[in-house]
Amino acid sequence: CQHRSKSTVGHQKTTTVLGQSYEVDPWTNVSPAILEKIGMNLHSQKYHPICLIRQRIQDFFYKRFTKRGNPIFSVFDNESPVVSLKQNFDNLLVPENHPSRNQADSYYLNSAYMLRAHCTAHQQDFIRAGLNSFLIVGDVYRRDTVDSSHYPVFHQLDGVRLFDKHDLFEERVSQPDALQLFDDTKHSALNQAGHAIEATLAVQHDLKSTLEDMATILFGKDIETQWVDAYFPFTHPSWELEIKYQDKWLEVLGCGVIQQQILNKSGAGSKVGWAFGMGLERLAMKLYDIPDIRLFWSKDQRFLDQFRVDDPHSNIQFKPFSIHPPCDIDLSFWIPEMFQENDFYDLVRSLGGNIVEKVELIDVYTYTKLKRTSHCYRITYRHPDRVMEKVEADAITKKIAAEASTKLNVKLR
Ligand code: FA5
Ligand code: MG
Repeated sequence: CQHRSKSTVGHQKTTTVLGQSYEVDPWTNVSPAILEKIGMNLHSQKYHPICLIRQRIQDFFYKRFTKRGNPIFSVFDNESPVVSLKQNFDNLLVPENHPSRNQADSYYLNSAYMLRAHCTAHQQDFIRAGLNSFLIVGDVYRRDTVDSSHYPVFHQLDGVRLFDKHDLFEERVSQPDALQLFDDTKHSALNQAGHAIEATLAVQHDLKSTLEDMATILFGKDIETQWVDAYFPFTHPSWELEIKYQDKWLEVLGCGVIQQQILNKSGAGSKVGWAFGMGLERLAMKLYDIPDIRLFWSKDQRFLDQFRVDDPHSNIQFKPFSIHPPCDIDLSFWIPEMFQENDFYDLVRSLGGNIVEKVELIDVYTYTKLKRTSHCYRITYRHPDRVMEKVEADAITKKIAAEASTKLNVKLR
């Protein structure tokens, strides 16, 4: 995939992010459109809906978990989004061949540093520092499809809670000393090898009831939720929580019992714990009735003014302002052998910015005689502030087509 580094950084030898330089190498695949988002910190911008919902969730944790009247959760919201591959993957037991390590799925500054793909990248550092209960809030970056609930930059809030035997059993049973965190139970769908069943079930119960109560407090008692079994390399067992949004199930978070191997490596081997990571945009879309994830990046006062409230617990229902009609343009090309769809999505986003509402692969055609495959993409343009003229959409599509043929080696049809 040599084209990628050339396409994004030209002949420059370094990329600068938050005042630090990173040497460009064949792994580099960050695009200027993505670099521009770094430092915007919507989660800390007063009156921004991402900041409002983050304050609500933070308050929930402050109130729920206290010791002698003081909150026990610490909140970290200022960690740099540039992390090492070790932080994002190795520390979390992500296997060497896991698809998330692919250049097509994450943004790399070079072969050693990347833009975090989840806030879980900081988990081990804080456990190692001796913390038992903490939240991490931040912007995360993924090369993903673009639609109304997916965006390549979004915000996550991660949580971790560790328990020693006393913490875990004291409120739950009359004789906590009779119970164990660890025994010789074998690995199963229910537990990790070495986790006593009563311990893993108690952790699971604390985790799920905390997150269910959070959903009820945010959305009211009529909120429909469901738990789905999931897999993460860093937890077992693992689940995802889905909520009903516009008549469909929308996944809002992943969670589970922390792999003991991670705690053992981080000086917390005598404890057990849970962890979760949630997507703030998706929760905010439900809470405020925001129909499209791209609106969070809007600078339109008609959007921002609706969230100017001093009390983050105020009830807000977003009222859509006039939206202008979209303009669809189809683009077809023959793809080269090593083609990655995400490279094309990225290129469209770099050149089209927020005017691109959606990019969809609408047709795949293989011409068997010549062993060639063609893709047809429909690009939907919509201008936030005015009608999108067809000539304007055509001009951007032309640029996209030209870059796709030089940088991605596609042959236009
Ligand atoms: C994770 O990122 C795990 N780190 C979560 C976790 C933490 C599990 C700790 C266990 C323990 P996942 O890739 O499913 O998992 O993302 C978590 C949430 O981020 C999703 O449920 C969703 O709400 C949100 N999300 C994921 N991709 C996008 C996207 N492209 N745009 C907006 N939100 C997204
Ligand atoms: Mg998921």
